[in-house]
Amino acid sequence: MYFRNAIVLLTWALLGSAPFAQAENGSAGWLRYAPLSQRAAQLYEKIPRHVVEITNTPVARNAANELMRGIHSMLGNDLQLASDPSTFAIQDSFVLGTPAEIHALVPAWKAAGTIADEGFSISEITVNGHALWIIAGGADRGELYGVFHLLEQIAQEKPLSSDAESPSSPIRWVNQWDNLNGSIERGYAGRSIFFDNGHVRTDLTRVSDYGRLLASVGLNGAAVNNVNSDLRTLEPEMIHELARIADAFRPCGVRMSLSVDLSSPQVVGHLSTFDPIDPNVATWWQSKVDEIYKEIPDFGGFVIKADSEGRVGPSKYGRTPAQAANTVARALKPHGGVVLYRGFVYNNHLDWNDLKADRARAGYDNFHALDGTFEPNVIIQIKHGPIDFQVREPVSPLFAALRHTNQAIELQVTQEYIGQQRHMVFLVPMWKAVLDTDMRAENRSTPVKEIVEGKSFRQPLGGFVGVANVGLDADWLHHPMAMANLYGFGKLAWNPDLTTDQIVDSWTRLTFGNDPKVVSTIDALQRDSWRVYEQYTGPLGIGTLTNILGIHYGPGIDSAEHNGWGQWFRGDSQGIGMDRTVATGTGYIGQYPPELAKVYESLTACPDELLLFMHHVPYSYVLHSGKTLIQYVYDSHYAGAETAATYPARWQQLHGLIDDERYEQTLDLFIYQAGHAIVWRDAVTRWFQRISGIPDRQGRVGNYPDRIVAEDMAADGYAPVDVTPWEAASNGQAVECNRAASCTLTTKLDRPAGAYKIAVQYFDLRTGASHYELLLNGNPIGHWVADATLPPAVVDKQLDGSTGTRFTVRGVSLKPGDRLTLRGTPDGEEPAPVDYIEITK
Ligand code: GCV
Repeated sequence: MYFRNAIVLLTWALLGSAPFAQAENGSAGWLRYAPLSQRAAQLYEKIPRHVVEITNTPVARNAANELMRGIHSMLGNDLQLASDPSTFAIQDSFVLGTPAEIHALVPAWKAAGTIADEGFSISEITVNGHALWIIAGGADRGELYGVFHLLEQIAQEKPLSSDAESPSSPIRWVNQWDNLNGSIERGYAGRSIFFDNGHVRTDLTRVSDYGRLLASVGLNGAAVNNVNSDLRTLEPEMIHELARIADAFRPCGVRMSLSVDLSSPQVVGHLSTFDPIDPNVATWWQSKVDEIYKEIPDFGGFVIKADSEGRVGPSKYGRTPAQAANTVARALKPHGGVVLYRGFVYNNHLDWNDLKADRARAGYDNFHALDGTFEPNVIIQIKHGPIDFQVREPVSPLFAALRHTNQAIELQVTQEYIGQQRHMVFLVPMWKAVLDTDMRAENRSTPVKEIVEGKSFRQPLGGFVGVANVGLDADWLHHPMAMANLYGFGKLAWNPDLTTDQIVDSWTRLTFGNDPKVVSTIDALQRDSWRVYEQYTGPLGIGTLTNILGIHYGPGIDSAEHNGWGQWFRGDSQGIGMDRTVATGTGYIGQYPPELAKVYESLTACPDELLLFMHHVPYSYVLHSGKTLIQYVYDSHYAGAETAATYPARWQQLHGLIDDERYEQTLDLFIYQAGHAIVWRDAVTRWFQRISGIPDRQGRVGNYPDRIVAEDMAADGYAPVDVTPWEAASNGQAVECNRAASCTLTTKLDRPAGAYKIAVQYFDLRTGASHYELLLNGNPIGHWVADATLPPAVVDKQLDGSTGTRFTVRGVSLKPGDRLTLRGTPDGEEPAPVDYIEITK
């Protein structure tokens, strides 16, 4: 046996296709198909060596290819594709087809029950002494999903058994917010895989690879351009180009869709209006849709963002979202296309002085009265919370309000407000909390997942949409851990009843292998990461306390207040939180069905984690945990940053157990995250201490005995500058070196002799790559370049909560009287800024 495997490995090497020699940059995602150990491979010794594929469509042929590819890669077996289906009678075979096709070929086989169009069943029967492994799909997509399911079992070294599954709902789409120029709105992993320079890319290999990833978790649609849609999208030349993307997706059963702007009839079609009830406008949509289907016969449909954040919409003519959606939907109907009309319609010019104004109300206010007036092929695409993908929000009350309308939930895989793929935040626990929330509509069990599946209100077309924003980075989302979110989104869209543990465990095994230590370490890191991120960013439902007017990354707390965007928390010296009660507040809570509204309306019944979303409370308010609100905020931020600080060491235990490339990349990110969590912790706690005037009982906030702030060190060339927002730096200040040569900061240390960690808190701007050097008594002990780990969205030229970061030198032997010098050498427009140095044991 050893001999056999040695030959297989040698053959792979000689063929230049060693299974994952080049896959460890993360490009294979969870589809690594890594060779199985000899012991595990024995589990699958009996699998057939032949494949019979009956359906013969591009998707079905792809299913057979995928099966051969996966088996070859994991087990080293080269499956033979039978050109004549009847060969099943003379040899053990995999048989792929629809139930009718399989039954015609193998009359002894009968489907255990009805197989839904996109569902599959896997079973084994013996005919003429030959084992037949039947993978039946309701239609060709189901065959492909069945194959991926089988391969996933093998990759996880699970015993194979009969199985049958079908997806929760028909809409299982990703949205990409890609612009035609190749940039991606809220994309954090490189440029678009679809577009460049105003055109569809020439090389669409990554699109085909993306299609495989999507199909492997059962996703069946992709809207490929930004919901803030470029008006060129519907130009005839562009449709022609876009057809190539649809071609690349087709073998994976992923239907391409487009985001469109409602003013297209006017701008692209040169009509005098885009009023949805104008017959010429309807005719224009009809002929545009016909034109699209000529080029893209399996086109999925349109996503529409209207009357939102500067996009025009039906309100311009006094029409409703239903009138707009229906006009477009009627054009798509004959072709089987759908309209996903976004529920994200709100006024971003609210009056801050109006205590009844509330952005959270907008979704329900704009749509609930339209329930039942939409065409059957319209689906309202609703963000999971009523604001905008904050670290914690209640579910949108709109889900329970639309009972005669198809709905899809919009979840955000790209981590816009949640660490931008520079912080590890596994979102499946958050999505589970949302999907499992029982809205108690009609005083009965109506969990969000069942509403969007169409079960609760018997709607046929519901589903799941994930804003994915993968990019050209080799590993798609930049952080090796982030792909768990794309995987998890697909898995939940297929089956929202899966548990977090099931999802994370399979993802880890598929992505990093089955070593028990690897699996338990990564599972544990991922599982808690959302709670940890929430702890050090925005607890108690206050929202992510980021700069909402900037890039939504680092802390920038006051930015949420005193403007029209409505992401308010209304903090003052007495208390904090939005009063959304019916009794005294904005009345938002009244939008929920009565049983849930009762829980949220009551200060005592409202769960702590949503308290500040629902109520305005004094800082001394005692939470269910027994802590005062203010002390909870302090403790939570310290606890979160403390846990983030454990990530690097926990990860280091995996050294040698996974490939070096992903090991190093992840370690760098964890080190960065641990540092940025401190930026977050300090900014938020300082801000709360200043506004409330109540000190931290544990004396940590504003009191940092281990720190030497840069302004207090002896400076040669460095000069103090103010930092905005003030809470993003100690004392609201840092120092900059505004000369071409290096500048230095020096301090005399009086620590007892021993080994220490020396951390330098500095700012990394994208305007240059400054060099830093730490010297002890004139001898270098560390150096680094400020060039790296920030998300691409950080283009800030200023020192703030997004650009603050740290570098740590460990194991430095110090004794009283040592002289510590930090030398910063500016580069480009980056003045080697420094906040403080911290020396700890
Ligand atoms: C694509 C938020 C984001 C925008 C996004 C918008 C939306 O406001 O910050 O970048 O626009 O949501 O979902 O339409």
